[in-house]
Amino acid sequence: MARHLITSAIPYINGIKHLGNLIGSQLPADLYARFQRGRGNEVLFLCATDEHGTPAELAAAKANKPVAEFCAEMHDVQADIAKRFALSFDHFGRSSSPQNHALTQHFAGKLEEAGLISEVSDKQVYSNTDGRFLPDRYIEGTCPNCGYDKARGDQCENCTKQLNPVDLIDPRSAISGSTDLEVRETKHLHLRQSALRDELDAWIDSKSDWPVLTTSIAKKWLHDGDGLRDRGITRDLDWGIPVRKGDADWPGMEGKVFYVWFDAPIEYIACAGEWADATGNDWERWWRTDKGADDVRYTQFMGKDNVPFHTLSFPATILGSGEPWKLVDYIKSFNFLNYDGGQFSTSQGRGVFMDQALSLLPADYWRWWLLSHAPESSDAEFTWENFQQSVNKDLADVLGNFVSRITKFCRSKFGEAVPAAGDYGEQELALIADLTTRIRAYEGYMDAMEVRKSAQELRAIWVAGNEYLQSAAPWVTFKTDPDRAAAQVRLGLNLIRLYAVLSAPFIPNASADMLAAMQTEDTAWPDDVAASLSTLVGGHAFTVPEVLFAKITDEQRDDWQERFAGVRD
Ligand code: B3M
Ligand code: ZN
Repeated sequence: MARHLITSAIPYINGIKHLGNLIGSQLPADLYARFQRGRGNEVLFLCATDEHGTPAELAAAKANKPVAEFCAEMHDVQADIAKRFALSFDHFGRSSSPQNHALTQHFAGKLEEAGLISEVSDKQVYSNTDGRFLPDRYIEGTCPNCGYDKARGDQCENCTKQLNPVDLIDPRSAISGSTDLEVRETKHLHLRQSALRDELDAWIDSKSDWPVLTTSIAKKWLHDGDGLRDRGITRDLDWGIPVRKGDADWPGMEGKVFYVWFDAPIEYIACAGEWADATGNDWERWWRTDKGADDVRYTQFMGKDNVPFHTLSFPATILGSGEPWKLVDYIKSFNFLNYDGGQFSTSQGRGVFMDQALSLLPADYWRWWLLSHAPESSDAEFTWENFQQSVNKDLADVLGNFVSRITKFCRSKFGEAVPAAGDYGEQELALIADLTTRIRAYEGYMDAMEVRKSAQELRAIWVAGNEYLQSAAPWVTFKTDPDRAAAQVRLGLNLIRLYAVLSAPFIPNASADMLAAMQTEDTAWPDDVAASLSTLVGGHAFTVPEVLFAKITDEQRDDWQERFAGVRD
């Protein structure tokens, strides 16, 4: 049994995520986690809210709430929505947890012992109008690298380059819009990433199997000249993890906190600690290579804008600590999903957000569309028409229709139990051979995290069942050879169970409904397809399920398109 540690990028606490965020990390991570569990492997799947830094402070200020209270509330909101989207985290933690405080301070102490921290008198932007320093997202301006005019102080969203607030051209305060800014000196800690350049370079070079999207971004910034420059890991903010070295004070750093991108990835580890504390499990066997984690395969999921932090900054923290922590084995990254001719935008409230999506349709409809259109090789676009088509065709016409036809036909001719008569013949064996090839291909794509190809293969597996049913035509056979019809129907009912097992990573709720209708809890993976299609034997009772997927009407589609054309208030 293989062991898989799986993490999704941890979403900022600043609001409910939109569908673009969902498909960029949490949803494909869930797909992979469910698949690995389905195959009988041991999985620890972790996610959390990213609660520090300027995104949290700005959002709390906007909501007129103390930041700690805002974070606690939003964590619960995000946890609830994640559950309703059937995201199967083993733990959904908080980067503000005591475990993360301790671990972040621990790492800082180790890095300092290793001589990888320098204390520098840093230049920071100070706003005279706001009477405060403006780190990171408190400041906006034009990107010196690509010219994008809404770049933030810590990173340009457009070209993914990591920035310092003082780099921005025409900077302005994100709080007041003021341009009455000056550069002031303040003391900060820098992580000497440059000292780790060769080690990081060799490590990334060794990852020849990584997606090009991941390695190209990593290499771009690694060899950019200043891409791996030493970076400030502390900030002049009130909210965050106080700067300490392990348990000890850090003289001169009083009142400062760690930079959010320093503590956020450490939460991947701390989250395992939170999970262990809550459940009595051992987290070190997932994270410490000296304590059993050497046979763990660790996969991270994220949007492309997060890649530099996961290929350079976080590995620098891990390697620099000199301790035997698990390094990531595979980074699956995604391009962006656009919305109906523009970008999804949290700040502008543009697009469909997770809570809104669930108020229209159940999670599986969204999961299927998003995963089957995942922005893997390029950016992708959500349109209502495409969504309608894909739900109506793939889910309603292909899968839903198959389940409904076979169960209803069986009920009318044989009653609500699997018919026992007849044997599988040539046609059935041909289908089994075809399905075997397809299922092996599906496993290959899923193992490789080729999300779109997996969806296509799964759909082809559903289609094969439909085509079989169409040509076997038990409703015709029944008239002349009822035993033959019985065998055909028995195969069809077994296919429903097989589809439930294979489709669970994509559409877990429909899958559960299919298993419930087949009155079975047998979710064994079809290593042997022929055997798998003989699981439900003659006499096994079933029920005809409710309509699995309702079609989206043209009126609904037009109504939703119009409703979501504007911005969320
Ligand atoms: N919260 C950015 C994001 O949500 C950031 C990811 C942190 S992963 C350690 O896109
Ligand atoms: Zn840029």
